[in-house]
Amino acid sequence: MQKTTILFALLALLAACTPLPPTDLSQASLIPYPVAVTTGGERFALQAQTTIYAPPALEALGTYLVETLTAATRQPFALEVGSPDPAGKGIHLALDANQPELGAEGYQLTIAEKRIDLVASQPAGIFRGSQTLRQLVPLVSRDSSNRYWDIPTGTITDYPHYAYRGAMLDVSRHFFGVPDVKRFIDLIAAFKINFLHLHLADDQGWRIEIKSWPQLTTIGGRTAVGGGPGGFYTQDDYRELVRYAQARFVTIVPEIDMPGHTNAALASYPELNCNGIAPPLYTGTEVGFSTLCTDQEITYQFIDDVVRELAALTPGPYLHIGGDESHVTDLEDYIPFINRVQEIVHTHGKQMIGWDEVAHASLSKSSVVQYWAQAENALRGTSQGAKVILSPAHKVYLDMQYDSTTHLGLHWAAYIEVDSAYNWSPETLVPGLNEDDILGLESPLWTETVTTMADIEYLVFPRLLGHAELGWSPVAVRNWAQYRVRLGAHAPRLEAMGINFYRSKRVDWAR
Ligand code: TNX
Repeated sequence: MQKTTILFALLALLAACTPLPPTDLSQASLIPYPVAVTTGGERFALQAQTTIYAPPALEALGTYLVETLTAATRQPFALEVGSPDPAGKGIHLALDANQPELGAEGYQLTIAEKRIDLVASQPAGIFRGSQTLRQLVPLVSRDSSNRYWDIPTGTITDYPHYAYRGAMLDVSRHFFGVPDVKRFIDLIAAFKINFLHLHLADDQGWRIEIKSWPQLTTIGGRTAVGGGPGGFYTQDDYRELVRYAQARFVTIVPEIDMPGHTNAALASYPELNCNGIAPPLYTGTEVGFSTLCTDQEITYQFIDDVVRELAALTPGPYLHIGGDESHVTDLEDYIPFINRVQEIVHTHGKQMIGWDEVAHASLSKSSVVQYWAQAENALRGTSQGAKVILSPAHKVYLDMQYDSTTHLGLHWAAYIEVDSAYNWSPETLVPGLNEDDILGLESPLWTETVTTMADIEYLVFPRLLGHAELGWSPVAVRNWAQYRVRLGAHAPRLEAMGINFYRSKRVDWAR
């Protein structure tokens, strides 16, 4: 035997005898951390021969899982649709109507040595559970052999704390096209975010085609902060975004901000202005200087048309009507305006969401107040029976700088480091708000200073992971000291996803 052959034989023997790394499912760096995890102590070896089984109702989700696992391992997995051998090997997806306690989005993941079962009562739960499974697949195979990816055995039972876990993208101040928004949807869905709020109109740009008022986009969509070319979604583009989001169990909430933040609309149609004169397009970053003409009938005809067309594009329950910072609308005009717009939203079969100022109006119980600045407005809303989405600017505004040295973003509400974004309790933030009053959390990204996808990613990641955990995980499993370790371990995963994230010094990032 040649020396090199002996050397290889010895190395192979050594590799076979080296104990595999310990495997403890409860130590997995999952974000958001699940409700309950038990450890089996063994391994499921994912490999090219592993088959994924799905009933016909879950075929699309089976395909999604195959694509996800293939992207993670570069192995071509097979999907079998139908009723597989109930005792067979492989990864089995199933719906079980007898597990109502899992709710609309919960799932159970049972990982044994030869078989993985992902069970949910609804398809959304299978999607959420697939994200957990994706995070359990190691980035490198056992012994770098490219043959086995070991997943620790055990069980995970999981469901969300809050029904609404959102992210907002401001596509008005700077416009982001369909491919960027699709990537944004993929990235947020990976952490079990289930609502994408699109801020579609503001002073600087109107971004959604409205067929009955075409100048909103041909004029109002022409520019952006800084004077760049702007842009807008055609209704077909928008339908494509809605479809893409739906396939990832993300509901899009469209926002048309009014009566303030409306310069782009006012510039597009002179008749929307009280003086009948269209102002020029605006490319600065001031707020609070524009208003629709609240005592003119044409204003409500305009809003009815916009809401009708938007509602027809929106399968989700909510339409967001803005309502913030209407500094040049008198409160005595603002209140009847919001009341009337709420009626219009109802006429078109939707529930209204508004920034917290809308709580000055007479809210119906189906309406939702998005708390960003004034806690008393949140309470004003709940005292009328409305629910609240928590978006406290000093904790979840993704356009706030991390610290004074990070270059993107603003700091009017706070500098928000990664620990500050995580280390607070939605349950106790606003004294007087009950758990039942809180629909959930949303993290807005305003884009005055944000012009590229790389900028978006830098401000969103990793803070959104912390918000995702605050929205999904039960209070008992949330803990900064442990979260910090899980987040650090996520660095190679975020890199593998090509995410340009902020490497906070408060986290020990894995290499
Ligand atoms: C306040 S938050 C605004 C936005 C700005 C943001 C910048 C809110 C409801 N209004 O118009 O873009 O601050 O951080």
